[in-house]
Amino acid sequence: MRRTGFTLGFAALAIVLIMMAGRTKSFGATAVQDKPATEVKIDNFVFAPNPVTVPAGTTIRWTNRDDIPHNVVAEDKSFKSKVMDTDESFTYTFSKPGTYIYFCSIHPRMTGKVVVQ
Ligand SMILES: [Cu+2]
Repeated sequence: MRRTGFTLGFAALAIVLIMMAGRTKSFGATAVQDKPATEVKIDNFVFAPNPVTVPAGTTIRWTNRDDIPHNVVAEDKSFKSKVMDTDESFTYTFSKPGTYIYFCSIHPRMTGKVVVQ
């Protein structure tokens, strides 16, 4: 009797775990449907690649690979990141075609260009 109760409890737990696994899987599938971000890395005071040409609707992800902080600020102020420490990222989605000049406000000689088509 006690053994049956234990088995039922275990079966119930297994079902719950399977349901949770299924839910996690569907979250994963949703993430995969999103268009992957175009990566721009910041390394040795340089944005690379630069310039970047992308179709409208593209998300760009800047990641700071330097060991000093940087940020990303649009010249037209359409986007502005916080100061990123090493390995931190900032993403921005470009919905309108145009040419976007950006720079690092901490080191203004660091500039980059995104061309959205
Ligand atoms: Cu900088």
